[in-house]
Amino acid sequence: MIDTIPQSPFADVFKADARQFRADVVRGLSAPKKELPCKYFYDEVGSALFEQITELDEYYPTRTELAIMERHAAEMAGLLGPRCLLIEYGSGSSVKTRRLLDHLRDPAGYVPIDVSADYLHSSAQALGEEYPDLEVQPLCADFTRPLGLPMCRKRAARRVVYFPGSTLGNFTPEAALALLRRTAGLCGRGGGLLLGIDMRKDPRVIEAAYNDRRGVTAAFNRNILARINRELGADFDVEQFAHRAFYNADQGRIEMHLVSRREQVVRVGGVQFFFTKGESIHTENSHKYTFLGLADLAVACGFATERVWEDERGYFCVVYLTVRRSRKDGVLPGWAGRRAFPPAHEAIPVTL
Ligand code: SAH
Ligand code: AVI
Repeated sequence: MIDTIPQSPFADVFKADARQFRADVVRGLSAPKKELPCKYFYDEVGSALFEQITELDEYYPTRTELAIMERHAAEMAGLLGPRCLLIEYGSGSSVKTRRLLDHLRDPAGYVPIDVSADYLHSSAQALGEEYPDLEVQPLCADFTRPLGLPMCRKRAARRVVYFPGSTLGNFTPEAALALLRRTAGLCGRGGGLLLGIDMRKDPRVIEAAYNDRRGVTAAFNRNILARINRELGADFDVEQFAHRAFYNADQGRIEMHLVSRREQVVRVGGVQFFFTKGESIHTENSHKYTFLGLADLAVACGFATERVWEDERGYFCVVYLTVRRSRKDGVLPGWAGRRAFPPAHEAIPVTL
């Protein structure tokens, strides 16, 4: 008789994830312009590299947003109100969330959502120990897909999605629109969205943030190939791909690429991919917003803008949006019907 090893209840989930990962990689590398979905940056190594990025001198977004949170978290918590269920998209280490939790009145629970499983669970455990009265229910999931929210014991007065870090900027305008529309549905009547967004500014400042002197962003970018090697048995020669990040002014976004240093062939699970010298894999977009674009996106997705906080330099902003009751509710004059992503030269300073 053959002994069977009891399978972990998660075994099927892992297999399905690996299948999806392989399918996404093969699809991306088969496209006329090769690309890879940026959510695959974040395995354990990638999440640790991202944490190092947040501490770089050049990478201003994290410390700027954290300063906004430290200064205004009490006011934000007041707007979110008592007994809110806080759901966080792309929670990572939940550092900024702590600022908010310090001020929230009797929260019904906290649901951090992230694709980076190990990171999510260790962060959630640490947070649960720091806030013993808070029910923490981590959810390892892709927040762009339909979500089954875990139940919390306390009854929530409202649902609020916290979406910091300008992770929304990693989505194309169409995908951002779809994600926020779905989010309005998830929050429901009376719900809200607290969103942290990196703003348009001098492109030299932005480009420096993605081309740091220590090469951490380059290592973060290349880790996606190393991960494909580790998890899908591919044979990328990682050093034969150069990190490239530049500001695309027409699209108002940073683009990250991995550029083949020579002609080469790479195998991913039995499929061969040919690279010419100089051919690139587009690995990430990081869109930078204007107030106009942001307010417009909010309206198009069914939200009203309640409050905006920004830093002195106007580098970054956190906005609180609430789900609109009607089409007219909360629409500021002159904003309805404008393009969600105006070209870079269009007005940046709109006073709210
Ligand atoms: N919120 C943190 C981390 C931002 S890094 C901060 O502000 O510093 C982006 C995070 O989003 C990572 O932890 C990554 O694993 C997660 N992530 C990216 N795409 C995701 C997706 N589609 N679904 C769930 N999590 C995602
Ligand atoms: C998570 N996301 C908003 C980061 C960004 O700035 O687009 C990811 C990152 N990529 C390179 N550096 C940081």
